[in-house]
Amino acid sequence: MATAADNQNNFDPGEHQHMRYNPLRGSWVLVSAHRMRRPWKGQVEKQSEDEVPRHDPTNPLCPGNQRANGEVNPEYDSTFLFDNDFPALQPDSPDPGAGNHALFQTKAARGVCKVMCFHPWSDITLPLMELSDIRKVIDKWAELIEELGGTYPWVQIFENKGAMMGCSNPHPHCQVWASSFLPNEPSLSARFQREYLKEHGEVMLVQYAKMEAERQERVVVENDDWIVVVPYWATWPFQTLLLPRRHVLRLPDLSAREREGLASIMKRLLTKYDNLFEISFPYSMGWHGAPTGAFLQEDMGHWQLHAHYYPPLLRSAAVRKFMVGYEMLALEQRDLTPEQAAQRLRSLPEDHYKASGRREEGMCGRKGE
Ligand code: H2U
Repeated sequence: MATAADNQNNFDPGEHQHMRYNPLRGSWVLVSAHRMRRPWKGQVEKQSEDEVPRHDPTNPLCPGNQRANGEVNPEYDSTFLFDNDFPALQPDSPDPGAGNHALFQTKAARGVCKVMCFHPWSDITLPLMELSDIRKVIDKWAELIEELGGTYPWVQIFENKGAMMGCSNPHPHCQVWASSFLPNEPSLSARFQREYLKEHGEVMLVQYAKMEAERQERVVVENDDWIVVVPYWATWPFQTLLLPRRHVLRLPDLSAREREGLASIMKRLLTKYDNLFEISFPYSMGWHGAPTGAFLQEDMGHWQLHAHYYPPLLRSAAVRKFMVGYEMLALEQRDLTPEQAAQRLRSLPEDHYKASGRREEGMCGRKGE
């Protein structure tokens, strides 16, 4: 009869299902890599890229065009920030009160929503932008955390890229929502980072970056100041976590050198993403740094700045991972191991398929498989 030790010796993470712990959320993910072998007869996504004009006179995000509220954008030639014409959070909404029963609670929600265009051209994305232009985006992000974070406890910078991730406009842009409250995800990770420091005497994500750099198994790209890994606990197939090596609380704390390094690592990561299936790779990404507003006066030493990238694609440009039945009702599940995903991303070239002409040379076979 097989003992528990024999059983462990036979364990192969690429073959045998197992659970992994996400220390940022205190939750588990089921890894079942063998499921990649199952046939797929489900939804296949439409391919819609490559048809975006550089300037579309009807696109409200382009320079010189009119937006939904009637305002006309300036002829901007770099980043451009404006108030979202359809904001989910407004600064002066009336207070709903606390509700009158434990089952019917409410709370005030105030804030501001902004949209930031990365570049005047609609047919460009971050991986195809010059490093100096990506740096301008980073500087603007830092400025926004500084400005809005003076008042609001949480400033969420996020980019939905691609129609598959709910992006409503092909022009390169992100959104910034500043809120009077700490939303669920940062609240959870604040709690777990605080508890980790208390229990282990280490800043969770600083220690994690160091250990991943030593182990190398899940590293996608790295430079002197930054490391990108497919986290041990990743739920989305090609999910990554971007971390500074130094202990940094918030984006405005980054030095000029770290900002240069960030522009470079983002370009490298996003180029690999695009090269994976030779499409403009969809994802939602966002920054998590220490809370701001009144929290600026508190010790936030347990926090480490980081960015999450959550891309939906699994098998090809056309087949996405669905977080549905079991994931919605029981537990998140992934189909290839984080190590396999990291290995695939790591082995991809760092010259963009569009810039290098590899596609024209007949290497576009994977598109829409
Ligand atoms: P998404 O692509 O992530 O949806 O972001 C685009 C945002 O731009 C969206 O929130 C705003 C939408 O409300 N928008 C304006 O504020 N004005 C417009 O004229 C068009 C789009």
